[in-house]
Amino acid sequence: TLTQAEKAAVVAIWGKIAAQVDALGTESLERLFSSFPQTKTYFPHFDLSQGSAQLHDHGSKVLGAIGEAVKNIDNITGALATLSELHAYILRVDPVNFKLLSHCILCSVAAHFPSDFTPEVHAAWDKFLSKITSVLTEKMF
Ligand code: ZNH
Repeated sequence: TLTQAEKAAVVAIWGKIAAQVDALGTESLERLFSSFPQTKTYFPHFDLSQGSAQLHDHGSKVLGAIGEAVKNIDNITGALATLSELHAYILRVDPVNFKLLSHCILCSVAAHFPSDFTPEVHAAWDKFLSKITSVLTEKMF
């Protein structure tokens, strides 16, 4: 679980990310699909070319869900329960892919907010995204 200081670090930088969920979500997905092309197999029905409407739409949804987790940082499991079922039972996304996406989200946040992305913020966000990953993958097994 996250310490109070880690929660505060997550919430602090979220204020900036929230104003750019579309841009950051899209960039995170573009990084995911170009750096780890195997992840594209989950999206055969999407136009994954750079800047496509579907990338923007999906990127906003993913970061929107992360925003819900920030708002409910003391009850992430409850906040993401429906999404957890979707990813486990319907989408069946292999958990390794969550690590890759989390990494790409961190890279995008770091690239957009270099001075906010201190080692403490980096570590706190890494832990926060790991928590989201464990919630979204826990029903898989
Ligand atoms: Zn996911 C979907 C979130 C990861 C794949 N997602 C989704 C959605 C959301 C999300 C919000 C929408 C839902 C509805 O609509 O209802 N994800 C998310 C998050 C995460 C994720 C938060 C982490 C962090 N995913 C993921 C991964 C993958 C995925 C890793 C793979 C690679 N998703 C997916 C898919 C889908 C989703 C495929 C469906 C899409 C469509 O639309 O079709």
